[in-house]
Amino acid sequence: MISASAHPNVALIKYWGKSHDALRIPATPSLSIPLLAFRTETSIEVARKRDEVILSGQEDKSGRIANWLRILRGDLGLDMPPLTVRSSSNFPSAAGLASSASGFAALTLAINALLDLDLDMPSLSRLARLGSASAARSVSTGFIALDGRENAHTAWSAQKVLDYDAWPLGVCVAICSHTPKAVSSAAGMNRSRDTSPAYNAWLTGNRQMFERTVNAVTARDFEALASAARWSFFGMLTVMQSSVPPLNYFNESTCAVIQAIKTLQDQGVPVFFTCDAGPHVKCVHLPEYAALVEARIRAVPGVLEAIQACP
Ligand code: 2P0
Repeated sequence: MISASAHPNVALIKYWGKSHDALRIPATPSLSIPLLAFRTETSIEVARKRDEVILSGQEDKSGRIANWLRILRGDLGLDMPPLTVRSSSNFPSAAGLASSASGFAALTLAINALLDLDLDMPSLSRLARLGSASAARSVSTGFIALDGRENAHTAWSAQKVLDYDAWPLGVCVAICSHTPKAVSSAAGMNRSRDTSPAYNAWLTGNRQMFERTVNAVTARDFEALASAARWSFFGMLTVMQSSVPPLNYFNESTCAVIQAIKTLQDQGVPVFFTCDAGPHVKCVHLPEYAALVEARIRAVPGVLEAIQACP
């Protein structure tokens, strides 16, 4: 039996929209940091007859992982026996905390070890991307960029822009619900691509912000990072809200946390917020403000937990 683990990540420059559905090729580049306090552990062993996938102790009925294993064996020609996969996370799944990212990344790392593939990071990230595009950013830690210029599988892989230790930003996560989301990210982003009048402007603007963010991270410029992340978040939100029918992943507590962070910003605290396809708010700050940011989030009515995700 082989075990591997991976962390989910939070995108500061967002991926929202695909240019190729089956190959999960993103329509824009993205850039993330890891949520180190959150972890998915995955073990695999050779099965007798067929693949078996057990997530948090329950058989996976979605078929998503089994389908990905078929792609690895079929399209990519990996010579892989039937597997029993067991996976569990120390955070809520399917509620916007990127459990598919850490799940597919951990499974990719385990398969790499089981089959002795000895793949490098770009190759690992390409395999993980075929399961979930954000998983491409979870096969390593640090400031991770997922970029590609052509609409081709081999063109899209992750690269490390900077080690996390070189700029250990804090991330406090406000958990605002334990309810699974009603519309999956995959369905939501396809709806945005197919119906939002803001979609094309989003693609162009997000790429520009990505380029700026790579420079901001390299220069460790918090203000520039915050500014680009703000654009990317509100750009994605505009596209979600202008989709038909509109996509809403937030609740009242989400909005209350955002208000609390805006108040901190007005007081000069170096912090910014970002959200994904779920109600939780990720508040990114310089490390020395961890206690202050956490205390303010904890005091917001409706917040279920405030977790420092980057110790
Ligand atoms: C991101 N999200 O960049 C963006 C921001 C949600 C909002 O990646 O269809 O689960 O499996 O590739 O990776 C969530 O989408 O979607 C996501 P698929 P995924 O983190």
